[in-house]
Amino acid sequence: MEKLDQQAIDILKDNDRGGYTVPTAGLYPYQWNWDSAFAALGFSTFDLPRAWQEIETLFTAQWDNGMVPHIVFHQPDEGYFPGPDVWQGKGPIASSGISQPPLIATFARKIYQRDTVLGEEKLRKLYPALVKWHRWYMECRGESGAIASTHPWESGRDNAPDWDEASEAIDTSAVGEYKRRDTSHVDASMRPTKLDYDRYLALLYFGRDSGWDEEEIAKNGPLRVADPTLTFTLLRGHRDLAEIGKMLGEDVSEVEAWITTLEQGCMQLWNEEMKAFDSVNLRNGKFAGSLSNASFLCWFAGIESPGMVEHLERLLASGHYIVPSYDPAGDKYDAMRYWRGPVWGFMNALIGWGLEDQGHVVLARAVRQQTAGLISNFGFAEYFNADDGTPAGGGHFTWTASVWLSWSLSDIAGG
Ligand code: 2M8
Repeated sequence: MEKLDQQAIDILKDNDRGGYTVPTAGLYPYQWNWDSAFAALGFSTFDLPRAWQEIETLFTAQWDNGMVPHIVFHQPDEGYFPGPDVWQGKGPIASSGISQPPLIATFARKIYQRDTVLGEEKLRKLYPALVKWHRWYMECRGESGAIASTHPWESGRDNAPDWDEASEAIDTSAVGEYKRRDTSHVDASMRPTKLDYDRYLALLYFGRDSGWDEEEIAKNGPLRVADPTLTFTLLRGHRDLAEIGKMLGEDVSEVEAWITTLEQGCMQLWNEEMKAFDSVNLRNGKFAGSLSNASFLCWFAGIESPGMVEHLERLLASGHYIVPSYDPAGDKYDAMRYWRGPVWGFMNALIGWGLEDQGHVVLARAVRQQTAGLISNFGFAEYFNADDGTPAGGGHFTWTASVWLSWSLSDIAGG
């Protein structure tokens, strides 16, 4: 397994663009927010200063209002659409206009634990910026009690069934012609559809044309869906932020109040009919009816749920690889299409770490074992077919390599 450790290290080094890491060359040529959180964690296993640098570079793009963008366009690249000219972000450097699931506080704390002297110095500088970002989430996405996504790209689960019903309200008539680049890198059957992309662009244009005005987006934005990815990662992030703040001797009462708010707010995502955490369309109050891998982030957020344990046990017994991004028993399941079925190694890591933290030893081991098996058998792919493990999307992928290193998967692979 030493060979795979070395391969994972090489992937991080190959995808390093000097201070930031691309998810994979070609398909994703910029710095993505939650991918960078994983990159930092991966680097921390063999190069701590480089790990901190990844986070510092991401935060150079933080907007005045606290938002940390989902893509930072450090250098122009024709191979990706939509680029900086389309987004017209309003930050100090070129960026998109939306955020992504906030993993940095949690991972910064993990990285700190590897070297507390260097870590304390880094966290002292980072802490106010993290508080500002988390506050932006509470103020600009938190009106329902749970955290809302204003764009499928904000939740990070781009074409998940979670958005299907809510997206029907998006008017795409003014989108016009455009040239996608993703399908020149990866087969179209593994990517979102043309209708999905039309909707992504309509939402982008709405935000951009408002001048990225958060009040306008909250009031009239065409999509507003409270989602388990954002809600659970932010709740977990608040918990780690509070611990960081206490270690630094800061007053953490504001952060602790956010924890209480989200502990209550996340229960709005509980769909009693499905007995699962789900997404809610805030424009009409309807549940999406989607059991996704994000539903299983409850433990990561410190929320216990016997109902979710039952779902995971059912999936484990079903013979599919766990954890599929959408329930194989659901009518929208598509084993190869991106966030509508495939297994994502980095989501498994978040789920697995949550299970470990909550003491679900057997399930945690199953998720970890299967993740190790998928990567060692099929390579460092972006995601994997949940029926048979076929690697899909981009290869040589940063967060898959980082998961291998940071979850010590070589210790368990084949064991
Ligand atoms: C995917 O999303 C981007 C847009 O943000 C895309 O398809 O162009 C998602 O899987 C997202 O979660 C991820 O951060 C990004 C880069 O890996 O790719």
